[in-house]
Amino acid sequence: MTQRFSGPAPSVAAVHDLSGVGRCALTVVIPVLAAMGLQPCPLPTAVLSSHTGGYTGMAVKDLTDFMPGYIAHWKSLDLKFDALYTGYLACEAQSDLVLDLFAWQKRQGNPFIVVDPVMGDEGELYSTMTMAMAREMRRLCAMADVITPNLTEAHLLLGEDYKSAPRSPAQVKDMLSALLDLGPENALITSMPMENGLANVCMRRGDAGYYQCAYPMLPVQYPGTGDLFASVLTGAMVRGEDLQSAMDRASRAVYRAVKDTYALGTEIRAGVQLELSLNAIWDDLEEDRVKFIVV
Ligand code: PXL
Repeated sequence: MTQRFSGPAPSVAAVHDLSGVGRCALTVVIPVLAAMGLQPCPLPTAVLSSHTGGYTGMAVKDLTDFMPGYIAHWKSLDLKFDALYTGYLACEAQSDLVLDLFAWQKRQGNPFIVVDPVMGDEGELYSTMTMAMAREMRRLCAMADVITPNLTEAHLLLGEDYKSAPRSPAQVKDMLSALLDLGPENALITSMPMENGLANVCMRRGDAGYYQCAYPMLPVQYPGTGDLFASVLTGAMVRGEDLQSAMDRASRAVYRAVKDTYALGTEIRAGVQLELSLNAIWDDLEEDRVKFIVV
C-alpha cells in the first residue's frame, strides 16, 4: 500500500562513508534517495579512494575528529530531519557520535531511524572492521525503527558463529525474534538461505510470524548491493510504505540491478551499474502511482 506524500521533500540524514569508486555507501545512498524524492543530507564517516571489497591499497581518511564540528553546525541550524539512516562507521568511537545525533533528533521531532549495521558479508568482516564493532552496532540497533543486517551481520549482532546452511522457517523466526530483542521496532535480514533458495525476511515487533520475499539466485555478488537495498527500503518507508511493501520494492531494485549488470559483464568490484538502474526504481514508484489513481 503506497501512501502518497505531497509538499517539500522529506530530509534524510545519511551517516555513511564516501568511497570514490565501487558504488557503495554515499555514492549509492545519495542518488537513490534523491531519485525517490527525498533530500539526502550526508554526514560522512570516512573518505576512501575505493571501498574495501576487492580493492587493496586504498587511501582512507577516518572523519571521527571532523564529525563533532559537523554535527555542532547542524545543531546551530536547529535542523529537524524526517529520517536518520546509518551505515558504515570508520571506527567504534563513531557510535557515540551517532547516538548523540539520534538523541538530538528525537528531541527535535520523531525521526524514522534506519540502522544498516554494515560490518561484513559472506561470513567475513570487511577489512577495516573489528569484532568490537558488533557491540557498538547493537547500541545503534536498539534505537532503530528498522535494522537491515545481511546474514553475516545478523550473526555478528547476535554474537553467533556464521552459518551459511539453509534455515527452516522456525529458525528464521527465532533469528528475527532475537534481533528484535536487541530493541528495534522492525528487523529484516537480507540474503537468508532457505531450503528452496534465497529470501529477504522481516518481522515487526509483536508479530507472531515473519514475512519473506524470495528471489532467484544469480551467479554473482556485487559490493554495495546492501546499500542499494537499504536505501530503497528507507526511501519507500519514509514515503509511507509499510515494511513488507518496502522490502518487496528494495528486493526488486537489487535483483534487477544485479541481473542487468551481470548481463553487461562489468568488473564485479565496480559494483552494479546503478546509473542505469535509477530509472527502474523511479518507474517502479510511478507504476504504484498509476495503480493508486486507477483504484
Ligand atoms: O557496502 C558496504 C561498504 C560500505 N563502505 C565501505 C565498504 C563497504 C563494503 O565493502 O568497504 C568502505
